[in-house]
Amino acid sequence: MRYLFPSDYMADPSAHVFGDRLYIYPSHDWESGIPENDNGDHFNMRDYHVLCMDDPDAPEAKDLGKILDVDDILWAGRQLWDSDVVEQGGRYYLIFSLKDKTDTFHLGVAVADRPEGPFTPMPDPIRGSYSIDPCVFKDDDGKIYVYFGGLWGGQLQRYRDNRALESAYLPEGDEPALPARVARMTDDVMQFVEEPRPVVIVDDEGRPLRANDPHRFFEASWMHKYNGTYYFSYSTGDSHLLCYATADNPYGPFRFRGELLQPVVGWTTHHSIVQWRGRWFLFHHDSAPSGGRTWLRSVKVAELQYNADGTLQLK
Ligand code: FUB
Repeated sequence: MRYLFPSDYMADPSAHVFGDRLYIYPSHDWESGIPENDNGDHFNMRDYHVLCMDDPDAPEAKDLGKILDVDDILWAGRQLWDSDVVEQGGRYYLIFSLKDKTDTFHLGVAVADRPEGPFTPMPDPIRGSYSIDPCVFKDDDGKIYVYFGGLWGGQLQRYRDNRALESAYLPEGDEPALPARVARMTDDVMQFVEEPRPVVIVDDEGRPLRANDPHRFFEASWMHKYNGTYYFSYSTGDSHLLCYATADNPYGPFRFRGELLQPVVGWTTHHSIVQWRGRWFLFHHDSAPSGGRTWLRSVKVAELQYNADGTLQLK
């Protein structure tokens, strides 16, 4: 594993290959001066940059500069959290998490003609969107799906059946865990085609993971496909793992398959998985270079390998 961009603090790396180049879309961590709390007030992201690599073994990624600023987004309140990018029809769509002026998270869209931006934001969030951490996945048939959601500061506990609750409800103990959400996107990547559906993760007996399971979903959804199987990977938040689960379709249910990464330095763990030049890579972050400050994270990369039974592990 190695750090890819030591000269600034960046996190939540979403990596994609466009052309023959690898682009990394991270969150950009800034010092906030606010003590760490479960609401995530210590995070202070005000813009996005894009990093790129032309060689998988290059010692560092290159910063191509700022691609979007929070001040350019009409509906913005604060905090640009995790984002992701998909190509459609030769244009590039950045889907991002942002709090509106009432401090409520939604997902927004910004568009560019090139992967390196600049991205122009739409004037309103995606209708019916909520919570954080979008992962945009384009399937082999061209359909585009967005996976999203995050607990605690990510506000997922404020919603049930896609409606805001009067009081947030976080399941406990043996209750089924709160699932991530997935919705197909319109072909112009501007809106959901459908009501978001739950991304249910089940154990080997087909029973949904429970709220007290250290492997249950917390945030940081990622989707990739390998040999026709859909791999949904995610962070377990307060148990600090990256885990994955598989299905034969993009909606699931997904069968829990295992842990991908043990806890790193810092509270959060977050990642993306991408194939590049015949090799598979895990992009993630930790807070070691900042001395463990959760809100100041650094992007890393590690190589992955598949086993004959379809299980996935660090190489
Ligand atoms: O970067 C802010 C938040 O921290 C992300 O949205 C979460 O996934 C966690 O990494």
